[in-house]
Amino acid sequence: MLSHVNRTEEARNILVQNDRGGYTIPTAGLYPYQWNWDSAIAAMGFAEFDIDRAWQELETLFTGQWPDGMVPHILFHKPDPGYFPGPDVWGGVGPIPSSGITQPPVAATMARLVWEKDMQAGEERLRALWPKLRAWHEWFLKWRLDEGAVCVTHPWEAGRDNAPDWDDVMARIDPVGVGEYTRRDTSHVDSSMRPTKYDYDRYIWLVQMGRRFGWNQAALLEENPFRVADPTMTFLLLRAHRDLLLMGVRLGLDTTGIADEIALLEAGARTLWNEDLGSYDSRDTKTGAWTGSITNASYLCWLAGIESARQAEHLDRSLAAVPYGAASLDPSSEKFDAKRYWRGPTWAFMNFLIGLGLEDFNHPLAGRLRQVTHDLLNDHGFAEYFDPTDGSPAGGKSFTWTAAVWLGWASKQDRGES
Ligand code: 9WN
Repeated sequence: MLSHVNRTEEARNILVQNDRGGYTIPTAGLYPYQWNWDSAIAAMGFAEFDIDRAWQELETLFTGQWPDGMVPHILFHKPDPGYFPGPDVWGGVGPIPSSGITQPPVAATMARLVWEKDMQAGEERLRALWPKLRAWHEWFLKWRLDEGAVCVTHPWEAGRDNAPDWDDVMARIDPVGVGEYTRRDTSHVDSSMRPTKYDYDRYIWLVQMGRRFGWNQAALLEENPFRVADPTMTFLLLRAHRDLLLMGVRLGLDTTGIADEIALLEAGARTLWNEDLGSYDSRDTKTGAWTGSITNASYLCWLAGIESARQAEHLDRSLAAVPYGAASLDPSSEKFDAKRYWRGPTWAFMNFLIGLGLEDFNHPLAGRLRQVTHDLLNDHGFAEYFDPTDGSPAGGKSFTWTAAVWLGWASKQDRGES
């Protein structure tokens, strides 16, 4: 087992080694491009030792922003045959080759953390970034709201690819005509830790449909059978919009309309409360059906500024059930699968986001979650995700956002820092 100091050195090295010149890949081999929310979290990690590089990470992400404000979930800066589906499959229509969907907007929240490390050094860079962040948020508000909750149009958009939230919608999709394709992910990682072929057929079918419509949001609003109001997007956009407002006010920028939009998103977040489950949940906007699953996305409510005693009971119970939570799916669920990606494993960056929210509320679970995350990374390293029943590393190794979370959050548990 490595010492704490060595873990910190290792984490910095991971960020430096995954740097491809202005942007960071999540991990070599499995994910050779720039991913949206991974990069935002990477910026937070870089800010611990290189503020300039932290800003650059966010700036590079926005070089891929589409004219309508959308920021793609993958930017294909340089071709790499090691990932499928690549730029030729997606046919993104932005300034550089990209996917055609987005990912949870954590960039404004991470920009605030980077800025607060050194407000003077960051002021001009934040001034330049702020309108771009706003344009992205406005894109969500224009195209993705359902009763004020934010919808995803592809499982990859939520960043929780095979979460049970999408099971019913995916079952309604007949991936007819998807054709032959070769997955690359299972040549890097054991297939028991990845989504199934059943999932992939539907992922690719949805990509092909988006491409057929030239990623036109108005057309896809009509045609896409996948439209789920999701706590990941809703809570993270709500928090990011609060951070955007706060930064805009401090910088003396025009923030007209943002407070009203926050109120709309707050109302939307309330529509995701599943009373029968006693938890925040995903809602299929086509049928109105709940998922009925308690996932780690539901624990993002505090980050969005929403307190919930009943949600806390679930988190408390989930953390007690396994030594290395928070499990991505409630361990008591019949769908719980300790190694399969978003159906059980623990994700350190999700713990970080959940923990930030709990800390805002001085919640008693905050310290416990950070301690568990600290112990997990200290004992088991910087994997993509972890089996919550024994902490064993899963997925990709030397992972950027896991290392960033150690640097900016989990390692501070040892040093007693806030
Ligand atoms: C598809 C990069 C990304 C994360 C997602 C995670 C996984 C991709 C994949 O990896 O998704 O976007 O190919 O499996 O689910 O959250 O951003 O780390």
